[in-house]
Amino acid sequence: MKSPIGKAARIGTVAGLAALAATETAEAAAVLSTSISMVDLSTAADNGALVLDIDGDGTNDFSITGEYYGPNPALSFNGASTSAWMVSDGFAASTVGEGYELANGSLPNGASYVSTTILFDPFAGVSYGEFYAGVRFFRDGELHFGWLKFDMPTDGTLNGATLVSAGWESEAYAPSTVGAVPEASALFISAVFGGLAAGRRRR
Ligand SMILES: [Ca+2]
Repeated sequence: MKSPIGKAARIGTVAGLAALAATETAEAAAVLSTSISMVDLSTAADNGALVLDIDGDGTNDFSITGEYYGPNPALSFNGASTSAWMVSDGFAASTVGEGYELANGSLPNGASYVSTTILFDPFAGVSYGEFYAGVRFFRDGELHFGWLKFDMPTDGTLNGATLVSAGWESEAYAPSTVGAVPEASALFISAVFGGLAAGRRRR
């Protein structure tokens, strides 16, 4: 999927990746906040791992690398170095439905939190397209839950592979509603500071 932001990310390699850091919204209970959207993951394949700071606190939480697993496009995920996890069946990512209340004690059947995995199991007939992946990570020593929304192409390549959006629950240890978007006021604050920090990412 082409987008102005994806184009910007391709032009600015390291700078573009650095600009992915999310900006923080005002701290308030149960507000999901992120400014990550429409990141071109084929860029990550060309330039090494995409480093993701999901909560914008200056500490990177995940790295994601686009690659081919056999003939199939895949994304390898790693949160091991920063104590971050993705919901997985132990090998591939377990997709999480929109609206799912993700927490430590609330996971899809057969799933657990892992810090390293391949996102797709090309031998299990996984249909590509848009899907949510659940995550958890530490922020100031406390556990937070969140989600990443991906769009993987169906043509057997990484071209158009996109991190569509991301969100996280600002209240530590509270369940994260997968796919929930920030409240309007939080979106406004995020947009203002996002514009100051990295004008090139503005639509
Ligand atoms: Ca972080």
